[in-house]
Amino acid sequence: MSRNGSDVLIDCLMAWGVDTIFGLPGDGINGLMEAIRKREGQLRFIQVRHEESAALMACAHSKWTGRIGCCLATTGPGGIHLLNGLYDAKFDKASVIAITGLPYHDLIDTFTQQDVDLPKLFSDVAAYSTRIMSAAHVENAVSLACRIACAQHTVAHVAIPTDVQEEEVGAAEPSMRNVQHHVSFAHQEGERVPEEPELARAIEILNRGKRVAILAGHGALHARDELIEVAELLGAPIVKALLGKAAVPDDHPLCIGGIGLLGTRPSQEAFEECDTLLIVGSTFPYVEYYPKPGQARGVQIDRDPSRIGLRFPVEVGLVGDARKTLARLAQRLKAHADRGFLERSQRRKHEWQALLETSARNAAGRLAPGRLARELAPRLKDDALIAWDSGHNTGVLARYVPARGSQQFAGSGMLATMACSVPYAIAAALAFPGRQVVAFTGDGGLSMLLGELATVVRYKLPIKIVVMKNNSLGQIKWEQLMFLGNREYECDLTPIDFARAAEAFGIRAFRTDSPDSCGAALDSALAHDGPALVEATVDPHEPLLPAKRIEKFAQNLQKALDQGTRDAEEIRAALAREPSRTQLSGDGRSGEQLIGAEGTERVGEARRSGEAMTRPVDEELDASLASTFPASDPVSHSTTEGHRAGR
Ligand SMILES: Cc1ncc(C[n+]2csc(CCOP(=O)(O)OP(=O)(O)O)c2C)c(N)n1
Ligand SMILES: [Mg+2]
Repeated sequence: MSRNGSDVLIDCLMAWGVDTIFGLPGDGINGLMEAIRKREGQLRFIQVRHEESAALMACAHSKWTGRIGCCLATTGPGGIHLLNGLYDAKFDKASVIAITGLPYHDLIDTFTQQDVDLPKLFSDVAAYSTRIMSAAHVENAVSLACRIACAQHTVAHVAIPTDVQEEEVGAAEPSMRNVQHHVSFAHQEGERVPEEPELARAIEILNRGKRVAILAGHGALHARDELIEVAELLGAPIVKALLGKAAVPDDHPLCIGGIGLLGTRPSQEAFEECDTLLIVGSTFPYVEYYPKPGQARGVQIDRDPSRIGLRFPVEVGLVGDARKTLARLAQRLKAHADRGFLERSQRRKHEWQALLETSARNAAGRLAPGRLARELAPRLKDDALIAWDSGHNTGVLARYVPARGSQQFAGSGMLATMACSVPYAIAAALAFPGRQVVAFTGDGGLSMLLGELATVVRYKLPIKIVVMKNNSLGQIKWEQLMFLGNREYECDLTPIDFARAAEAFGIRAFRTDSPDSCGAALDSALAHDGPALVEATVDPHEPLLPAKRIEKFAQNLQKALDQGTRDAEEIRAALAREPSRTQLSGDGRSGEQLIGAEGTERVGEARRSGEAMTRPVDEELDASLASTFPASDPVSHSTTEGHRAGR
């Protein structure tokens, strides 16, 4: 049977383990589509409504499964649409191979139709980006592209002209040095371990530490047992970057939650007080949340040597696989007898959890975002796959939905792109049929790639979409107020009736806008035997504040409120409620000054009505540390985008 360039390309992808291709047909890839069609049963093509989703799904496929993801788009606009999802993969080190079409080989760069130089365009996002020259070139180029994507955990791109897709293999004369089939599909992942001198230095530093904290990220996801063993030996609380949320369950006694704007107070305080930091597979980007320079000695484990010392000036870099490296450390670390630091963190964790719990429970009237997430958390299965989006909703999910059992969480980390959650959920449902899959999204993010609801229906994927509807680009609104002290500007969104929209796509929809109806809406959606959406209209005035007061933020908020930003009075009232009230009170300080007289009155009301007013402040310790980390110590914040969610 004759084979053409497309056949070779698709076979090559399959030899590298590709079983699903996310894409959208176009005249520049019809040859490839035919090769895929001929392999039905062995290979799955998932038709999307926007190529950006295809790239996000390929990225998510790699994140959920640990294997290579693949996306396909046509010449010109199709390829351009892939870019955002490919950057997501590049930034979070997911293995993705992107295939695009090109015009006829002898018309390239002649301003012919859709003549976009995709290999050049992709040269930044892809570690390898090439143009196929003939059918005889396909095997070499595609195999190398897949090898690079897998070995370097990154993006590779191959563009193939329309006519080369159709070119018969026999008709393409290979050059004399191109001996056909001299390629290997052997996939070898080297799990490096650090050298002895580095291990010895790391052990010396960690053994000496009196207050060791651990930061776990994406690279620690497969190393739960080893991480716990090392933390146990060191008496070290485990703090998690969002990408490492599932590394250790939140109810584990050694785990004290997330870090950053969406993190927990015990985590922040552990970083403020530790004398040693062990970073495991994380390049959590917000350096202002790390221990101060000179405060703590550092050891970092990362499989990528170029990431050592990227965020924190560590003394020792252990280049290697986290699981193996931690196991080696565990063999030689001495058990720290002093558990004081850990126990303090654990006490604070309970206080923090009590604050969130009571705040969510007591919230009356409108549905607080935290309440929505709190209602969702216990309804999730122990092995659920949960996709986050980008926005205020991400912080709400991060704080109020604890990781449990073998749950997996994924979303766009370093790129933090909106609209990722539904494509991620689609990829999860395809890779793991039978498991519960939930996308938790904002209304802005959902509307960006709303067309993918059709994809959900097309493939009968029983995913559940929970949309936190605040009719606002909420995160940006709070940034304008809190980071810059400006009034909200152009963050309001024209409301969409998502429930009706979902029904129009063929998805069952449920609504809630109150604490009382929230649980029932979630129950109905989760129990539905098919795709379902919950439109949860939340109180848009509830902010997402850092776990601890940041003086500059508090002052900026005050300024924005004084300027009369939209709904200033409602916002003041929300700030007077828990948990905002406690979060705005600094070490031994009260938030009443910021909240103002009106807010104080509301606090009084809340007190009378029994609303939670706990202050999870370890008063004694805070007093002793006040001189080292005064509440008025301003953190410098230069840009808004750079300081969004702590990921
Ligand atoms: C593609 C993209 N555009 C813009 C941003 C900047 N951004 C971050 S969060 C956010 C608001 C998201 O709004 P929504 O999805 O409604 O979530 P909310 O913050 O209201 O929960 C924006 C505009 C981004 N991260 N990604
Ligand atoms: Mg919103």
